[in-house]
Amino acid sequence: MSLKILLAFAIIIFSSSLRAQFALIGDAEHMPGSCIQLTPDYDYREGIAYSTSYLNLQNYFEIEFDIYLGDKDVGGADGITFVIHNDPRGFQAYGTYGECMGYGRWSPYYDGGNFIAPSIAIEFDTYQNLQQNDPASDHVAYLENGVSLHATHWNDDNDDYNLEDGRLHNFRFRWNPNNKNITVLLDNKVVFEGTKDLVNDIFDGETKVIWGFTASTGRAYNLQYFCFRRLALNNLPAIHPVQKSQREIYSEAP
Ligand SMILES: [Ca+2]
Ligand SMILES: [Ca+2]
Repeated sequence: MSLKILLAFAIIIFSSSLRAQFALIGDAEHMPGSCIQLTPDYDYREGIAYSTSYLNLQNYFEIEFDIYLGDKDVGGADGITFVIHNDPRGFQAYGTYGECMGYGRWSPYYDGGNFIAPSIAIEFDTYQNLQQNDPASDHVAYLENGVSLHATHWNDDNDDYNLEDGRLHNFRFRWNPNNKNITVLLDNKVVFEGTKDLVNDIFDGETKVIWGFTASTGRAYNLQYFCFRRLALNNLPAIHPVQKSQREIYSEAP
């Protein structure tokens, strides 16, 4: 590939010195390798890790991590969220523990307590909380502005879907500023697709945002962590809107 093409694609991949790239809050801690613990295997914990580099929502990006949600299906909780925000507290922003996973708040009808906003998040939820409209199974859901309550979810149409299986699960988040498309893949399956004008409808015109992961436990608990895989930033002209056929190919990739 020529230098010109390389420049045209302008792909920047960060793959080293992860240690310097995340600001940690609460129970978050560096682990061996390129992994960061969000919660230890103890009750009532909360940990958050934010990349110290901002994202620019005018650019295409794809973020890839492996996430670990523990090994206790019974008695395990609560899950991890991937968050993008420009909360006024910046790198100190945090939400409520337990079912709110360090991101949200107990109820959307009560503005008190801690939650991260303005924001969007993808939750990987491993514990059923009826107050947040959770199904009995583990699930993925799209959240906004620190509200943990969600109307819909993805659980692979499997009432026994379980993420607390002692394995890493591959997670990818893709943003296309051209068509305002958000695509989330988990273990190579599309688990969320949506169209949202993030800059105008969520961030009030702001294009520079903070991103990272939050997690918490409550009475039930699990070790929860994430491991860096890839961050790809791409200038717009090189990218065409994602076509359905491309998505299918992508989601079927090994
Ligand atoms: Ca839950
Ligand atoms: Ca489970």
